[in-house]
Amino acid sequence: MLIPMTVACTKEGDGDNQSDVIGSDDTSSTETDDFAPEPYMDDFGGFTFTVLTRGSGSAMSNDITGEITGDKLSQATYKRNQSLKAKYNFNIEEIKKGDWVSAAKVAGAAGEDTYHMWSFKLRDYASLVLEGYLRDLNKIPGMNLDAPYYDQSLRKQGSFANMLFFITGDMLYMDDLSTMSLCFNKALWEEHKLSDVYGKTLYELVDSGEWTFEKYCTLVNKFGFDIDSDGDVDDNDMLGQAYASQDILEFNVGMGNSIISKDQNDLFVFNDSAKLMNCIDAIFELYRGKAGYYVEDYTSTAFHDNRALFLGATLKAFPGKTNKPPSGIIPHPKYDETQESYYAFVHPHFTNAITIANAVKDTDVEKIASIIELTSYESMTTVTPEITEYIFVKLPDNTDDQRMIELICKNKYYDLSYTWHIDYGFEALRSLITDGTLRTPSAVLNEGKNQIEATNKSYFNAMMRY
Ligand SMILES: [Ca+2]
Ligand SMILES: [Ca+2]
Repeated sequence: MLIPMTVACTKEGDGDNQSDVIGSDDTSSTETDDFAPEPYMDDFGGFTFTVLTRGSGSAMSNDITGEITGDKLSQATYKRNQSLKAKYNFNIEEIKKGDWVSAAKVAGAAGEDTYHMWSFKLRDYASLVLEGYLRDLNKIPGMNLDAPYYDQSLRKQGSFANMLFFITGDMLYMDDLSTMSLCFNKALWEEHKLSDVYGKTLYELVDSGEWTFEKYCTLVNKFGFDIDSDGDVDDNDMLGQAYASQDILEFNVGMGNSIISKDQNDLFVFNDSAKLMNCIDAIFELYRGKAGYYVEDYTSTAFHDNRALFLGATLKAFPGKTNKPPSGIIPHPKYDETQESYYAFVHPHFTNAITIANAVKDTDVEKIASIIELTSYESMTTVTPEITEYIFVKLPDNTDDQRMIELICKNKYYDLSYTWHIDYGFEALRSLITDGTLRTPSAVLNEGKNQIEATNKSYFNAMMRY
């Protein structure tokens, strides 16, 4: 049976190689035939596979068990699990904990295999890996990591010294819903006749490959009006952009940059290219100008009250779904017109991952790996097609937006400094937003540059235990 892989947001890490910084992904298979996993056993005898998740609400956590009365993704998840149970006789159980990392560490330290898989936010894994709580997926028999149901982009970017402790893919959908888009207010666009600026709508600029950061800045800087006349431009005024801290990474990735990349030994390398430094400084110049205002968590009153032109949003939270305000969706801009593709940043705070706890008994490891494989494969035809439906559920009948979403999902990237807690990468930049100083962001990045060797050494030493 051939399964077409043409729906939006389902190609896990199918990136291209047009950038000198963001790496290529070479998954080109469009058929799943060759990847049908051979089950470890025909009958799992009613075995229960347990997944520990953060019980902090559906906004961040991937539904693992699903409900027949839930939304489309929850229903599809439920049906997937029922189908797997009927075929192989195993159960999937989700255990939610408000203090998920502590719960995992307590079980891990006691060597208890209460939770086989720990599915948290990406940023939770660095400390768990460095403290020795997770298994190296590259060493698990029966894991076929080349399969298209694993995210090849995270596979490359989430590994260290050729060890891989967390991955996402079709088994989970939060990575897809956490892909970042740029929303614009259609009413403001019309009212200010912004199609006249470049003789094109935003959709046309994107389609023709002309959607660049320079054009974005020009459009943003047409705003910044102190409408309540208190001398400051803030979320009560008229903004070109309402930005959140992770927008630094959205724009940086959009322009084909990565603060940290990896060398041939899969160790961290600090990228000090002039292009990266220029981009980071340009992003901050815009933030520090009068047309932008910092809003934490993408919750801008200005945007929702028709007073901001641009706002970054996850595909899950795209305001156009409710059409309040009337919003369109486009990718983040390129560096320049010679950049081949648009790139989308995947928000690591909302992305969950597949892992295997170190405390899983050696005799169970292959069984667990097989359950992950079978569930991932089954998800390709049950859950994944529903992701597109879910994103479009309330979307007005707008083929432009649908086409843009497909474009956004084509090249998804993470950020190593954020995922791996390398504090002199994104964290150093983030603190600049709110610390009130006007230090040059590229200089701040350069200050941390010499620490990369020490980080490589300490991460490597910590991982020697594996
Ligand atoms: Ca996924
Ligand atoms: Ca004001």
